[in-house]
This record gives sequence, C-alpha cells and structure tokens, in this order.
Amino acid sequence: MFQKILIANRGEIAVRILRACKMLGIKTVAVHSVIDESLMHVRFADESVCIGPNRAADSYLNVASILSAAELTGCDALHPGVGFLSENAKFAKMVNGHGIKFIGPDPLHLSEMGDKILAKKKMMEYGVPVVKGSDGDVQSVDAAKRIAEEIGYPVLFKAASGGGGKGMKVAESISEIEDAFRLAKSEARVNFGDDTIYMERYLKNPRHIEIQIIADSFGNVVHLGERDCSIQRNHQKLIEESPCTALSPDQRQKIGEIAVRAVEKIGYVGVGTLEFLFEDGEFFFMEMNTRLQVEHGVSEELTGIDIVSEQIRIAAGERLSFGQSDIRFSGHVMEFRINAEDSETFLPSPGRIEELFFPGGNGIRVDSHIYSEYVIPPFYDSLIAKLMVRADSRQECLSKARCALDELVIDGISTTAELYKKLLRNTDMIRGDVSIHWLEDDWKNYDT
Ligand code: MV4
Repeated sequence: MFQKILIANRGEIAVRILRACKMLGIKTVAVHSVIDESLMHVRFADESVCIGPNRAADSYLNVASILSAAELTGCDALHPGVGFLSENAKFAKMVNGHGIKFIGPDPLHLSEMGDKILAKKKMMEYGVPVVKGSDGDVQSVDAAKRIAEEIGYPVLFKAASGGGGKGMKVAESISEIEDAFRLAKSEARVNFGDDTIYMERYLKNPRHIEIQIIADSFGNVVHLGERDCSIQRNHQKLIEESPCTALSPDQRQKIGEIAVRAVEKIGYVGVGTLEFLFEDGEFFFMEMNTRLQVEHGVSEELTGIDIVSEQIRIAAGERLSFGQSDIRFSGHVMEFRINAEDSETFLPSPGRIEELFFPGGNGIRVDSHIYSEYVIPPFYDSLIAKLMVRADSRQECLSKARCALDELVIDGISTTAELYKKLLRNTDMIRGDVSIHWLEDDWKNYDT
C-alpha cells in the first residue's frame, strides 16, 4: 500500500479523498492556492503545500508546481480528484514517470476515452449500443449532408475532443447543415484546440443514465448499478439518483453486464463511468469518464461499497475483495448538489457563509468542506456540499429529502437548496418522469 498520497484538488472532494486515505492508514499531503490556505482539506491533511496564486490555471492546474510538491514531500502516489487534471493523459504520464503512482487508469486509457470518436468505436466493437452516426470524423459540408441523409434528421455535430456538451450543434434539415458544421468546427477549435468533429442522430428527449464500474489489475470487473443524472442545467448535474425509475430489473442487469464486458475487453483498470442516453427503452453509449465522479456517493450509499478506498487499493495493485454477486443494491438514494448559486438565475453567489447547520439522521449524508464564517472564493466551482439521502423506497427518500432540505441552514449566500425544495413538490419529479431537458424547459411551464 502507498505511504503518502498527494491530493491534487480542493473542496469537498479533497476532504472525501482525505477520509479514505485516513481509513487506509495512508499519510496525506494537501495542496492549495493562496486563498485556500484555511480550507478544511488543508487542515485535515498531515502536510500541505501552497502551489500558487488563486487562479486555477496557476495552482490546481499548475503541473510543475504540483509535481514539485509531490517530490518535495516524498509522496508515492497522487490522487487527482475530479475535474482539474484528473483526465489529463500527459499529466498522468508525467506523474507516473516521476515514480509517483497516478491514482487513476493507465494514461493510454485516458487518451483513448478522451478521443470521443475512438471511444465510441471501441465500445461499438465490444458490443455496447451506440447512436447511429458518422463512421469517424466528418471533413466537409458535402460529407455531412450525405451522412445526415443516411442516418436521418435531426442530426448532431460533436467535437471529438469535447465532452460536457460544448461545441454541439443540431441540424433539423439539410438547410441547417452548413451553419451547424461550421459552428461546431470553430467552437471545437476554440474550446479544445482540435476542430475534429463527428455526427450522430440527435435524440430529442432522452434520460442521462450512467453505469459505475470498478476494475482491478487482475481482470476483475464489477458494476455498482446505474445513476440517473437527467436533472441538469447547462450541462451541470444537479440531482442524481439510483435506481433509475425508468429501468426494469432486466434492463438494469443487461446494461450492467454490457458495461462490464466492454471494460474487461478494453483492459481498463480503476474506477470509471459509462455514460448513456436512454430513450424509448434503448441505451446509447455517449462517453466514458475515466475518473472518480462527483456523484460517486450515490452508488456508495446504495451498495455500501467505499468507491474511493477501492480506487486507492486497486491503484496500489490490490485485488477487488468482492465479486458482482456479492454486491447488494438496497433501497433508494438521491443526491442534491448544493451550489453557491442563485436558485433562479444560477448565477454564482460567492461570499461569506454566516449561520450553518447540516441536516442529519438515519440515511442522511453530507459531503462538504464549508464551515460558518467561510468565505466562498469566486475562482472555482460553485459546489459547496452534496446532500445524499437514503431510504427504503423512492417515496420515503423524497419525504426524507424534503425534511433534510428544510433542516439545512446556509445563511449569507444563495444556494440551489431553495430550488430543490420546489422541485420536490413537483408532480413530474415525484413520479420520476424527467429527461435531460426537463429542468431547463418543462417544469416551470405548468402548475404543480
Ligand atoms: C447527445 C444528445 C442527443 N443526441 N447525443 C451532451 C454532453 C455530451 N456528454 C453528450 N450530450 C448530448 N449528446 C445525441 N446523439 C444530447 C446531449 C445532451 C445532454 C446529454 C446528457 C446530459 C445533458 C444533456 C443536455 C443537453 C444535450
């Protein structure tokens, strides 16, 4: 097992990873920007290093600074957390090259899955269902028109180096192809420094369902079921739940097995997530996230498995201590991301937290790094807490979530908690009748 891990992240996820390290008896090094000096992950860690000025580009994305910190403190592993450098193949390679184990998959798999065209090709090869689309990249307007004719309208242009929705353009008919093609290409170039684009048939009203997998270096692969992440805004997930109300036990088992088989064939090692769109009873592979995810706690609460500990143990070369048949899925779990944002406009709401009280009780978990008098800096992600609620049934979970949100006190700033209190009284939400567009387009258009 590792002796000392550097946690190259901040906020609630850094605290979450620290906790796993402590449980495993591993020493920890926190890194932080100037303004983050008094953050909880810095206080909880055995050692800490300031890695640069406040802007993320100067600190949490500062490769030279992070590598020096790991070397100087004698770390034998590095956990990148989520976001920042967590899916950066070059960074992972450099870390490993310094004799420090990058806690994540092989850099080869980071690059493979980072290329959305290649990822889709691989998955298709291994029997994972995908959306009809172009065979590889699309190089001209004429080619785009031909492919659209073949796959049928509406079509969607996507960036090969994209993900997270940037640079996607829909064309409803042949007259929209030229504009969509050019816009998608230029947005891809600006955002990802790579103007390679591809095409897919556009699914109009799907759900976003993802499968959590864990794979060790001995070829053992398990899945921890699905998470429905449909309730989102601007490609920011807000509520995640498991199990998904739209899946039959049969569909759940089948997609889990498909995901596991593909991960085995790819030879992937670590924790990961296969993202699917789900429409009319069919799954379509979108992307694979080759890292820990913010919403991993939903699956932890559902199965009792500590995903972060398993991730660290696997990176250290240990074997999974359980198989698929040992995993029990029990009850229902929902996660509410508490963001420092106005609940109506979603504009960031940085500032000082005054009074603070977290809900508790059976089946309530809050992962957070905030405390009263904490000043939320304007430089980073607005996620300040994750409220996870577990109950025997979905109905009970909804009731418990209402109670927990009523107990929650975060004074001094605006948060998304106010939005969730309203959503939990909405009939679509109560029925679980949602899609990826529901929060943006549907729910406010009628009385609840
Ligand atoms: C799609 C789609 C509809 N049809 N692909 C957005 C982010 C990227 N991961 C994939 N995305 C989408 N791909 C086809 N063929 C709709 C989306 C999409 C979306 C997906 C998941 C969650 C939220 C979304 C919001 C808008 C669009």
